[in-house]
Amino acid sequence: MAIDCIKTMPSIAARHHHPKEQDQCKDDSKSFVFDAQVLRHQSNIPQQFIWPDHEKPNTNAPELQVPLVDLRDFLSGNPAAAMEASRLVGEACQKHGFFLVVNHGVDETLITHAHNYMDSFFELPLSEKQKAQRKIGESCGYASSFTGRFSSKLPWKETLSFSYTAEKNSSKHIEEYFHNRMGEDFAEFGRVYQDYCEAMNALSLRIMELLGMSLGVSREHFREFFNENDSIMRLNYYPPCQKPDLTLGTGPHCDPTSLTILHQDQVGGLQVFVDNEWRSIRPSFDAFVVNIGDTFMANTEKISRFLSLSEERQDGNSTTRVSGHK
Ligand SMILES: O=C(O)CCC(=O)C(=O)O
Repeated sequence: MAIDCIKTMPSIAARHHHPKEQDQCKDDSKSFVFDAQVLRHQSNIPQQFIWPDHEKPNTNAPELQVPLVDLRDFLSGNPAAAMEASRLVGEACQKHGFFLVVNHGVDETLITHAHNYMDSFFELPLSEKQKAQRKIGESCGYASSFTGRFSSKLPWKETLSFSYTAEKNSSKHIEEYFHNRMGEDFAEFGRVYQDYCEAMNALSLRIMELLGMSLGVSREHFREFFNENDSIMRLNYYPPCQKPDLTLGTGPHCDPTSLTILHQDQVGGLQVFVDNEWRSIRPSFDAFVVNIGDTFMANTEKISRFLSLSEERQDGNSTTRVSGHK
């Protein structure tokens, strides 16, 4: 499981774009529904989920050495620590765009609650989850794989996405969304994710300071630019699969946004394409995986030296895996 927080440009809604998957767009498979409660027990994997051999990732991918950026002293205002953290961030962005942050100031209990509420949502019967069904063309709501949109190379996953806005007077935005879509029982769910997104927003603005410093523009430069940003929060749920060597949780893709902050559970599977090979990123409960996205690269010419690379998720075993990002 992972919790994914994707930061977009201010006032521009994020669209998570999976180029390879879009290429296969067809609307003739609408009748097939990915019901995780059924498919998790099925050893006969439907053809739509079987990936061609040459696109299957290496299950023994070597680990990617991602810098571990300890934010504790930077967050307490130590200027030398800020310089060191920005140096590490800059180095990571020049190599592959991925780094880990620890001592990030996000409350551990809040992260645990976010994971627990995510589990409780995905364990609901399909008909309940479908109350928040994401419609074609929308970026928010519940999606069970991409059935109905694509007919091959489907991901073995369910997602729940919702928007967060840092604008003033929006402090109940997420709570209201869940109240409207899922009913009163989801009030606490909405409050937990409102808090979680606010914590991710605060963290992302601090990371923007480090990115500004590492590029030699002022510390406030990106912080101010992204101050009233819109983001998408995405909960990714990878149900157990009886033939994990045939399927992929998430196919290869780039993040078309500015910044992604990801929290993974303890089941590995995240891989990044670096120097012509897939490399894994080991999960750690204490850390967020941060990567810069394409629009960040496009903001100024100076940033174009930063690269964002294809990422890929693979379910390497038959354990449920969840992730979330904003
Ligand atoms: O779940 C993960 O670990 C990564 C998911 C991801 O890359 C995405 O949702 O864009």
